[in-house]
Amino acid sequence: MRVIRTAAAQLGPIQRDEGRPSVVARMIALMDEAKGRGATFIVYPELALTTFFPRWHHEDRAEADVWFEASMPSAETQPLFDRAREHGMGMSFGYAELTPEGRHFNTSILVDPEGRIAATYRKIHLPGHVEYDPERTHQHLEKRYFEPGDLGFPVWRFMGGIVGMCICNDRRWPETYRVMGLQGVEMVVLGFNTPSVNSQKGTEALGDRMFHHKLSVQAGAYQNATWVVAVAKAGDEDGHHLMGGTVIVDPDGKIVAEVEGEADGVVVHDCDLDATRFGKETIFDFARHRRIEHYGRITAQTGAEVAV
Ligand code: CDV
Repeated sequence: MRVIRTAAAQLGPIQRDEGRPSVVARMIALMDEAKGRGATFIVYPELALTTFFPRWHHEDRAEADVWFEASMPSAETQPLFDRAREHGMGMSFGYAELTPEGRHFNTSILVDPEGRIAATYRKIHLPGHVEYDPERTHQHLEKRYFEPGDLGFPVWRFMGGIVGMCICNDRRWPETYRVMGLQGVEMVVLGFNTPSVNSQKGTEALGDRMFHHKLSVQAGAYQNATWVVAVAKAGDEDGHHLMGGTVIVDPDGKIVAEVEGEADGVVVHDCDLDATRFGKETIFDFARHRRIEHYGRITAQTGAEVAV
Protein backbone atom coordinates (compact mmCIF):
# COMPACT_ATOMS: atom_id res chain seq x y z
CA MET A 1 0.00 0.00 0.00
CA ARG A 2 1.17 3.53 -0.75
CA VAL A 3 -1.18 5.74 1.21
CA ILE A 4 -1.33 9.51 1.10
CA ARG A 5 -3.78 10.63 3.78
CA THR A 6 -5.28 13.46 1.79
CA ALA A 7 -7.34 16.41 2.97
CA ALA A 8 -9.71 18.22 0.61
CA ALA A 9 -10.03 21.68 2.16
CA GLN A 10 -13.03 23.59 0.89
CA LEU A 11 -13.14 27.34 1.38
CA GLY A 12 -16.41 29.12 1.95
CA PRO A 13 -16.96 32.47 0.28
CA ILE A 14 -14.28 35.17 0.20
CA GLN A 15 -15.78 38.64 -0.07
CA ARG A 16 -14.24 41.27 -2.32
CA ASP A 17 -12.74 43.26 0.54
CA GLU A 18 -11.41 40.29 2.52
CA GLY A 19 -7.61 40.59 2.58
CA ARG A 20 -5.09 37.83 1.99
CA PRO A 21 -4.04 37.64 5.69
CA SER A 22 -7.59 36.74 6.71
CA VAL A 23 -7.87 34.10 3.96
CA VAL A 24 -4.47 32.64 4.85
CA ALA A 25 -5.58 32.40 8.51
CA ARG A 26 -8.65 30.45 7.37
CA MET A 27 -6.46 28.14 5.27
CA ILE A 28 -4.14 27.56 8.24
CA ALA A 29 -7.13 26.67 10.44
CA LEU A 30 -8.17 24.04 7.89
CA MET A 31 -4.59 22.79 7.72
CA ASP A 32 -4.45 22.42 11.51
CA GLU A 33 -7.71 20.48 11.45
CA ALA A 34 -6.40 18.23 8.67
CA LYS A 35 -3.17 17.66 10.58
CA GLY A 36 -5.18 16.72 13.67
CA ARG A 37 -6.84 14.04 11.53
CA GLY A 38 -3.50 12.71 10.36
CA ALA A 39 -3.44 14.16 6.86
CA THR A 40 -0.09 14.54 5.15
CA PHE A 41 -1.33 16.36 2.04
CA ILE A 42 -3.90 19.15 1.76
CA VAL A 43 -5.60 20.50 -1.36
CA TYR A 44 -7.29 23.93 -1.54
CA PRO A 45 -9.39 25.54 -4.29
CA GLU A 46 -8.66 27.50 -7.46
CA LEU A 47 -7.78 31.19 -6.85
CA ALA A 48 -7.78 30.40 -3.15
CA LEU A 49 -6.43 33.72 -1.90
CA THR A 50 -9.13 36.11 -3.15
CA THR A 51 -12.72 36.38 -4.18
CA PHE A 52 -13.45 34.92 -7.63
CA PHE A 53 -12.47 38.20 -9.26
CA PRO A 54 -13.12 37.26 -12.94
CA ARG A 55 -16.75 38.16 -12.21
CA TRP A 56 -15.68 41.82 -11.90
CA HIS A 57 -15.06 43.88 -15.02
CA HIS A 58 -12.10 46.25 -14.94
CA GLU A 59 -12.11 48.45 -18.02
CA ASP A 60 -8.44 49.11 -17.41
CA ARG A 61 -6.89 45.65 -17.47
CA ALA A 62 -4.01 46.75 -15.26
CA GLU A 63 -6.40 47.52 -12.39
CA ALA A 64 -7.01 43.79 -12.08
CA ASP A 65 -3.38 43.28 -11.08
CA VAL A 66 -4.42 43.79 -7.46
CA TRP A 67 -5.79 40.23 -7.57
CA PHE A 68 -2.48 38.75 -8.72
CA GLU A 69 0.61 37.48 -6.85
CA ALA A 70 3.94 38.71 -8.17
CA SER A 71 5.84 36.27 -5.97
CA MET A 72 5.12 32.95 -4.29
CA PRO A 73 5.51 32.64 -1.42
CA SER A 74 4.83 36.28 -0.65
CA ALA A 75 4.97 38.01 2.72
CA GLU A 76 1.23 37.32 3.05
CA THR A 77 1.36 33.63 2.09
CA GLN A 78 4.60 32.80 3.92
CA PRO A 79 2.71 31.83 7.14
CA LEU A 80 0.87 29.12 5.19
CA PHE A 81 4.15 27.71 3.88
CA ASP A 82 5.65 27.90 7.38
CA ARG A 83 2.75 26.02 8.95
CA ALA A 84 2.81 23.33 6.25
CA ARG A 85 6.52 22.82 6.89
CA GLU A 86 5.98 22.65 10.66
CA HIS A 87 3.31 20.00 10.10
CA GLY A 88 5.40 18.17 7.50
CA MET A 89 2.46 18.43 5.09
CA GLY A 90 2.45 18.74 1.34
CA MET A 91 -0.11 21.14 -0.12
CA SER A 92 -1.65 22.40 -3.33
CA PHE A 93 -3.53 25.65 -3.91
CA GLY A 94 -4.44 27.99 -6.73
CA TYR A 95 -3.70 31.67 -7.19
CA ALA A 96 -3.49 34.33 -9.89
CA GLU A 97 0.12 34.48 -11.06
CA LEU A 98 1.80 37.62 -12.42
CA THR A 99 5.16 36.61 -13.86
CA PRO A 100 8.28 38.82 -13.84
CA GLU A 101 7.69 39.29 -17.59
CA GLY A 102 4.21 40.67 -16.89
CA ARG A 103 2.25 37.59 -18.01
CA HIS A 104 -0.93 36.51 -16.24
CA PHE A 105 -1.94 32.93 -15.48
CA ASN A 106 -4.50 31.07 -13.42
CA THR A 107 -2.02 28.87 -11.59
CA SER A 108 -1.78 26.10 -9.04
CA ILE A 109 1.24 24.64 -7.29
CA LEU A 110 2.39 21.57 -5.43
CA VAL A 111 4.40 22.36 -2.32
CA ASP A 112 6.40 19.52 -0.77
CA PRO A 113 6.44 18.76 2.99
CA GLU A 114 9.66 20.78 3.32
CA GLY A 115 7.83 23.87 2.08
CA ARG A 116 9.43 23.99 -1.38
CA ILE A 117 7.39 24.59 -4.52
CA ALA A 118 7.79 21.30 -6.37
CA ALA A 119 5.53 21.92 -9.36
CA THR A 120 3.58 24.61 -11.17
CA TYR A 121 0.55 24.20 -13.43
CA ARG A 122 -1.17 26.98 -15.43
CA LYS A 123 -4.84 26.57 -16.36
CA ILE A 124 -5.30 25.63 -20.00
CA HIS A 125 -9.08 25.59 -20.57
CA LEU A 126 -10.13 29.16 -19.75
CA PRO A 127 -13.90 29.62 -19.82
CA GLY A 128 -15.79 32.86 -20.29
CA HIS A 129 -15.18 35.91 -22.45
CA VAL A 130 -12.92 38.92 -23.01
CA GLU A 131 -15.27 41.92 -23.09
CA TYR A 132 -18.10 43.00 -20.79
CA ASP A 133 -21.23 41.13 -21.88
CA PRO A 134 -24.50 42.85 -20.90
CA GLU A 135 -26.51 39.77 -21.97
CA ARG A 136 -25.10 37.68 -19.13
CA THR A 137 -26.50 37.55 -15.61
CA HIS A 138 -22.91 37.85 -14.37
CA GLN A 139 -19.52 38.26 -15.98
CA HIS A 140 -16.92 35.50 -16.31
CA LEU A 141 -13.83 37.31 -17.58
CA GLU A 142 -11.14 34.63 -17.34
CA LYS A 143 -10.33 35.09 -21.02
CA ARG A 144 -9.75 38.80 -20.31
CA TYR A 145 -7.47 38.42 -17.33
CA PHE A 146 -5.47 35.25 -18.07
CA GLU A 147 -3.56 33.72 -20.94
CA PRO A 148 -4.00 29.99 -21.56
CA GLY A 149 -1.46 27.96 -19.64
CA ASP A 150 1.82 27.27 -21.43
CA LEU A 151 3.09 24.31 -19.45
CA GLY A 152 0.88 21.47 -20.71
CA PHE A 153 -0.37 18.75 -18.37
CA PRO A 154 2.78 17.29 -16.80
CA VAL A 155 2.85 14.96 -13.81
CA TRP A 156 5.41 14.90 -11.03
CA ARG A 157 6.91 12.37 -8.66
CA PHE A 158 5.56 13.79 -5.42
CA MET A 159 5.18 12.31 -1.94
CA GLY A 160 5.82 8.78 -3.20
CA GLY A 161 3.33 8.95 -6.06
CA ILE A 162 2.71 10.38 -9.52
CA VAL A 163 0.63 13.52 -9.14
CA GLY A 164 -0.83 15.94 -11.67
CA MET A 165 -2.84 19.13 -11.49
CA CYS A 166 -5.58 20.82 -13.43
CA ILE A 167 -7.91 23.71 -12.59
CA CYS A 168 -11.70 24.01 -12.59
CA ASN A 169 -12.93 24.04 -16.21
CA ASP A 170 -10.07 21.68 -17.17
CA ARG A 171 -11.92 18.96 -15.24
CA ARG A 172 -14.70 18.88 -17.82
CA TRP A 173 -12.33 17.87 -20.66
CA PRO A 174 -11.39 14.19 -21.08
CA GLU A 175 -8.14 15.22 -22.77
CA THR A 176 -6.97 16.72 -19.47
CA TYR A 177 -7.04 13.42 -17.63
CA ARG A 178 -5.91 11.31 -20.58
CA VAL A 179 -2.73 13.33 -21.17
CA MET A 180 -1.87 12.78 -17.51
CA GLY A 181 -3.10 9.18 -17.64
CA LEU A 182 -0.61 8.56 -20.43
CA GLN A 183 2.10 9.58 -17.96
CA GLY A 184 0.84 7.13 -15.34
CA VAL A 185 -0.88 9.67 -13.11
CA GLU A 186 -2.07 8.27 -9.77
CA MET A 187 -3.67 11.39 -8.30
CA VAL A 188 -5.07 14.49 -10.01
CA VAL A 189 -5.68 17.46 -7.73
CA LEU A 190 -7.81 20.42 -8.76
CA GLY A 191 -9.61 23.39 -7.35
CA PHE A 192 -12.72 25.05 -8.73
CA ASN A 193 -14.99 28.09 -8.52
CA THR A 194 -18.24 27.16 -10.24
CA PRO A 195 -21.09 29.68 -10.22
CA SER A 196 -24.36 28.02 -9.20
CA VAL A 197 -26.11 29.80 -12.05
CA ASN A 198 -25.27 29.45 -15.73
CA SER A 199 -24.85 33.06 -16.88
CA GLN A 200 -26.29 32.19 -20.31
CA LYS A 201 -28.97 29.63 -19.38
CA GLY A 202 -31.05 30.76 -16.44
CA THR A 203 -33.13 27.58 -16.51
CA GLU A 204 -30.23 25.27 -15.66
CA ALA A 205 -30.85 23.74 -12.24
CA LEU A 206 -28.13 23.72 -9.59
CA GLY A 207 -28.62 19.97 -9.36
CA ASP A 208 -27.70 19.62 -13.02
CA ARG A 209 -24.56 21.70 -12.56
CA MET A 210 -23.54 19.55 -9.61
CA PHE A 211 -24.28 16.43 -11.66
CA HIS A 212 -22.04 17.61 -14.50
CA HIS A 213 -19.23 18.41 -12.06
CA LYS A 214 -19.36 14.98 -10.45
CA LEU A 215 -19.86 13.21 -13.77
CA SER A 216 -16.69 14.85 -15.08
CA VAL A 217 -14.42 14.09 -12.14
CA GLN A 218 -15.76 10.58 -11.64
CA ALA A 219 -15.35 9.74 -15.34
CA GLY A 220 -11.83 11.20 -15.38
CA ALA A 221 -10.89 9.09 -12.37
CA TYR A 222 -12.40 5.84 -13.66
CA GLN A 223 -11.22 6.10 -17.25
CA ASN A 224 -7.64 6.75 -16.18
CA ALA A 225 -7.59 4.67 -12.98
CA THR A 226 -6.52 7.61 -10.85
CA TRP A 227 -7.56 9.36 -7.68
CA VAL A 228 -9.13 12.77 -8.24
CA VAL A 229 -9.30 15.35 -5.47
CA ALA A 230 -11.64 18.20 -6.46
CA VAL A 231 -11.97 21.16 -4.08
CA ALA A 232 -14.51 23.97 -4.25
CA LYS A 233 -14.65 27.55 -3.19
CA ALA A 234 -18.32 27.82 -2.34
CA GLY A 235 -21.10 30.05 -1.08
CA ASP A 236 -22.21 33.61 -1.62
CA GLU A 237 -19.42 36.00 -2.66
CA ASP A 238 -20.70 39.56 -2.82
CA GLY A 239 -24.14 38.38 -3.96
CA HIS A 240 -22.79 35.81 -6.44
CA HIS A 241 -23.24 32.19 -5.51
CA LEU A 242 -20.65 29.44 -6.03
CA MET A 243 -21.66 25.80 -5.65
CA GLY A 244 -19.89 23.35 -3.34
CA GLY A 245 -19.19 19.76 -4.30
CA THR A 246 -15.75 19.13 -2.81
CA VAL A 247 -15.06 15.44 -3.35
CA ILE A 248 -12.37 12.79 -3.29
CA VAL A 249 -12.92 10.19 -6.02
CA ASP A 250 -11.26 6.78 -6.05
CA PRO A 251 -9.77 5.08 -9.13
CA ASP A 252 -13.06 3.20 -9.66
CA GLY A 253 -14.78 6.55 -10.11
CA LYS A 254 -16.58 6.39 -6.76
CA ILE A 255 -16.91 9.35 -4.42
CA VAL A 256 -15.32 8.27 -1.15
CA ALA A 257 -15.41 11.60 0.74
CA GLU A 258 -17.46 14.76 0.30
CA VAL A 259 -17.72 18.10 2.11
CA GLU A 260 -21.33 18.89 2.98
CA GLY A 261 -22.44 22.51 2.63
CA GLU A 262 -20.68 25.65 1.46
CA ALA A 263 -18.58 26.80 4.41
CA ASP A 264 -14.90 26.25 5.19
CA GLY A 265 -14.58 22.50 5.76
CA VAL A 266 -12.26 19.57 5.37
CA VAL A 267 -12.62 15.87 4.56
CA VAL A 268 -9.76 13.40 4.92
CA HIS A 269 -9.29 10.10 3.14
CA ASP A 270 -6.54 7.49 2.91
CA CYS A 271 -5.75 7.44 -0.81
CA ASP A 272 -3.85 4.24 -1.60
CA LEU A 273 -1.98 4.90 -4.82
CA ASP A 274 -1.61 1.16 -5.37
CA ALA A 275 -5.40 1.06 -5.81
CA THR A 276 -4.75 2.55 -9.26
CA ARG A 277 -2.90 -0.58 -10.39
CA PHE A 278 -5.88 -2.82 -11.15
CA GLY A 279 -7.53 -0.42 -13.61
CA LYS A 280 -4.22 0.52 -15.20
CA GLU A 281 -3.31 -3.15 -15.75
CA THR A 282 -6.70 -4.38 -16.98
CA ILE A 283 -9.52 -2.47 -18.69
CA PHE A 284 -7.48 0.74 -18.97
CA ASP A 285 -4.15 -0.84 -19.86
CA PHE A 286 -3.50 1.81 -22.48
CA ALA A 287 -0.57 0.01 -24.13
CA ARG A 288 -2.74 -3.03 -24.94
CA HIS A 289 -6.07 -1.44 -25.74
CA ARG A 290 -5.73 2.08 -27.15
CA ARG A 291 -6.11 2.48 -30.94
CA ILE A 292 -4.25 5.67 -31.69
CA GLU A 293 -4.57 5.18 -35.44
CA HIS A 294 -8.19 6.31 -34.97
CA TYR A 295 -7.54 9.27 -32.67
CA GLY A 296 -5.84 11.65 -35.08
CA ARG A 297 -8.67 14.20 -34.99
CA ILE A 298 -8.16 14.73 -31.29
CA THR A 299 -5.03 16.77 -31.90
CA ALA A 300 -5.48 17.72 -35.57
CA GLN A 301 -8.76 19.58 -35.14
CA THR A 302 -10.26 21.96 -32.53
CA GLY A 303 -13.94 22.54 -33.40
CA ALA A 304 -16.39 19.96 -34.70
CA GLU A 305 -16.49 19.54 -38.48
CA VAL A 306 -19.93 18.27 -39.32
CA ALA A 307 -20.22 15.99 -42.36
CA VAL A 308 -22.55 17.37 -45.09
N1 CDV B 1 -13.66 28.78 -12.81
C1 CDV B 1 -14.20 28.04 -13.82
O1 CDV B 1 -13.46 27.56 -14.67
N2 CDV B 1 -15.54 27.88 -13.83
C2 CDV B 1 -16.25 27.18 -14.87
C3 CDV B 1 -17.62 27.74 -15.08
C4 CDV B 1 -17.58 29.09 -15.68
C5 CDV B 1 -18.47 26.86 -15.96
C6 CDV B 1 -16.38 25.70 -14.57
O2 CDV B 1 -16.11 24.90 -15.48
O3 CDV B 1 -16.78 25.33 -13.47
